[in-house]
Amino acid sequence: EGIGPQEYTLIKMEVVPEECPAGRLPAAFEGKRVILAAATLRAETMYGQTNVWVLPTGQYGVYPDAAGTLWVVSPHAAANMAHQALFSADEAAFGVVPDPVATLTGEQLLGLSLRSPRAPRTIRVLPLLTVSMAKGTGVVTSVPSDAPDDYRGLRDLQEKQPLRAKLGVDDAWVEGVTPIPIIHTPGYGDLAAVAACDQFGVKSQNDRVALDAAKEDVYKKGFYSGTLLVGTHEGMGVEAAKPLIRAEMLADGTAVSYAE
Ligand code: A2H
Repeated sequence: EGIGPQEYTLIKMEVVPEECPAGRLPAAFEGKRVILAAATLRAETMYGQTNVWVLPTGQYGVYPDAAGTLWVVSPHAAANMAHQALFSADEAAFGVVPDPVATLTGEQLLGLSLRSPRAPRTIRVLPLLTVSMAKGTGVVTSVPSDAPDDYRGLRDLQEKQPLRAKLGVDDAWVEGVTPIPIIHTPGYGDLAAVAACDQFGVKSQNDRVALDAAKEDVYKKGFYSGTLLVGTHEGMGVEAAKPLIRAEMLADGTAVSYAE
């Protein structure tokens, strides 16, 4: 990580109430448009989203914007968003964090179903123990084809029944969830994170040293020599396509720019 501001893309993932498990929709969400906002540095990978990560013990605020839409993000992100006029364009509201209509733990968000831009299917909220509440929004979109942390987090839940039981994850939420090929990376193939986790011997989501090595190598190779297999810039190199896809998402309103 360098010095100076980090420029993220905030992906607007919308709760689909009719697909949420019975009795799990928080009361504050009833009758509202609710967005979980995920901060990513890789907007061009949104075609490969399979689920969303939250920290089960994390505290998330539910903040209304000027249009009445509810945004679910960490309090730290809400403060930054207020200073970036993301809740209201009104000058008087600049820097003012709207009063949250509710505070929820990550655990209360588990299992909710979301419609996320560019994702081929609706995706569920799942727990990842390495999510930081001090970075981005505390909500992380999961692309297991190209992010080693996402792949290992998903495999941990799928392979470890005691972990699912401990965290309150229904078997049905992870059954059949598989990485989607979206980028061809020379040396790694079409599921770079899967190959890299194997090559670097990543054992669990807490295997920090191996995960960081895998992440760095996948990122370098994917960014500089990968090509997109899907989407509006299919066939184009990742480095060239990335700013174009980000700009498309900002223009069509499915994402906003966010810095911290
Ligand atoms: B990236 P940096 Cl496909 N806690 O998005 C843990 N991780 C977080 C986070 C948080 N609070 N907020 C964001 N992130 C992740 C996609 C992706 C990402 C791919 C490949 C690599 C990659 C899909 N997940 O990041 O520490 C998000 O995952 C590799 C760096 O601020 C975000 O981008 O530099 C990235 O970490 C931001 O990491």
